[in-house]
Amino acid sequence: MRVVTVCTKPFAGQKPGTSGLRKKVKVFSQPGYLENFVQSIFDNLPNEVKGKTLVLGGDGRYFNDTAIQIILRMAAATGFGRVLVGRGGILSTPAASAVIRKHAAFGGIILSASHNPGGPAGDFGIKYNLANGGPANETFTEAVYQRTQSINRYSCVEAPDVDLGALGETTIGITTVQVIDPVADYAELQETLFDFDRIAALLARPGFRMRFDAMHAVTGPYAQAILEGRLGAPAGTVVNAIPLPDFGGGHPDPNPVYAADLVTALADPHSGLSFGAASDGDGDRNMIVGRDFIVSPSDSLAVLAANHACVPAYSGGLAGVARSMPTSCAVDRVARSLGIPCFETPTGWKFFGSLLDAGKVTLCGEESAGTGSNHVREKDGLWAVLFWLNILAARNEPVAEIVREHWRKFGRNVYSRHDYEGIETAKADRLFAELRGKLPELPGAEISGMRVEAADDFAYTDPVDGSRSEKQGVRVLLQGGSRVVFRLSGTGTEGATLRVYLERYVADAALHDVPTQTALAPLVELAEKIANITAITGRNAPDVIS
Ligand code: VG1
Ligand code: CO
Repeated sequence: MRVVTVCTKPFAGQKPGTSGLRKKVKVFSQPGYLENFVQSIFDNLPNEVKGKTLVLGGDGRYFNDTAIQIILRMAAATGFGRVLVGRGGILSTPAASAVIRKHAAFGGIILSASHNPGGPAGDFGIKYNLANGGPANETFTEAVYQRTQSINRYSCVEAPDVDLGALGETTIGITTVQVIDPVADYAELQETLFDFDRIAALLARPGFRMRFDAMHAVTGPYAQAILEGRLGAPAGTVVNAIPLPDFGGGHPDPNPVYAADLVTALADPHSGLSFGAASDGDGDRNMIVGRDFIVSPSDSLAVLAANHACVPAYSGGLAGVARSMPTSCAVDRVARSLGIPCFETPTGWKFFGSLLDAGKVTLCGEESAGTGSNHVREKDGLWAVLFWLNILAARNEPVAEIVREHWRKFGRNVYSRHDYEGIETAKADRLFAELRGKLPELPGAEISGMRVEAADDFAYTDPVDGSRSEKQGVRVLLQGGSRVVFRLSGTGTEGATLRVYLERYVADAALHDVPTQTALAPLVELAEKIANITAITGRNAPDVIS
């Protein structure tokens, strides 16, 4: 075997504090760019990786296959014993987590920019997951970042491309490359969690029809194998099922804007559909839609927690639940009634991983439609869909009725997120600087007819390892359990994305059917007064409302 060491230069890579690297494809395809990041990961792994297993796969977007061949040659130079790579280079994010855990791998590399658009003009991404199957912690990502600032060489083994199209083993140098079925381990795991017989019976009922929109992203093969294969849903239940390098030109973010077709189909009484679901680029997030009824992701987490007893894997009870700070407080109310702890973490799954590893929580979720449990260490889109199907099969009620009944019992946390995309970074920075400057004077103030009870910049101390994360979003807490939260996205690649999270608690069931945006209008006005969004950014309205 011939190992080639290439001289290289330090590069501007990931932002410190983020769990991976997301950039335009044209940035990633510069000579040495991907290699520098991968070598910076490998340089931070201990010597014991020699002989150990690495898991490798991605969401199938443009550049996925090129990147996989490069990483295989570099993994061989690093001395991994075995690399498990999904057929066709495919592994959804939750499936990669499941494969890492099942095969006791040393870690895994996941190639995805999730919901960001794909294609030659789109985005690419890469992140490293640890042996627990979850995203690397901040200590590790900080070390990788530091390495990218001083790297001066990378190594690879000279070898031809591996055929990723067929299952089987080949070798590169001393490393065995094993092409695995990307779905099998994942599907087997789901089958241990849910009542597949009961779900299959639901799917066979004449009055029940579902549609799963894979948005030409990674979940197509998973949904087909599980829903149509193992559970017997009719062929065609999964639409847009073939993963495409550019996601068919779409934007695989499962929200009412980008998955409008699904929402329209479920709103059409002639479609005969009773349940709809969609997933994002890398399969870790989900959207749940009932007949003419979109389930807010924050409500979805609360409903899953409240109905955990319907699902075999969770029927013994939940250790606790966790939500990200901007996620609505609906799940907090469920936790209180169950007498279990509820943790509030910063945005991003790595914070849940620590709680899951310590056995402190069983379910967790985010307002961005990511939910998951202790079965893997990533959020899991199809898992949430199966959870909902299991609840529907057990309760035999429509989606909307289940959610409405939940509101009657717990009250409704009316919720929406308003995104302002592609703002100039300088303007976004100014908005936050001014907003932070105002925080001390907000408590006690009356704005738009509401009294501010508290205002702060969210900081979090991990209860397991004591690590501290600061500046995780500005929250303004109002009387009666309402909130407005301001945050900048950490996943965009163009300018800055401002996210404004609006939440209003409505106990009175007579008011539960007031349209969401109407109920939140006073909070929008308050957000504008506090943050001067229009004056600073020049934007009159959000680009995406979810
Ligand atoms: C967004 C979501 C966040 C999620 C993250 C990764 O981050 O808001 O809840 O964890 O995407 O999801 P941000 O920083 O843009 O708000 V995924 O599907 O890209 O793994
Ligand atoms: Co995702």
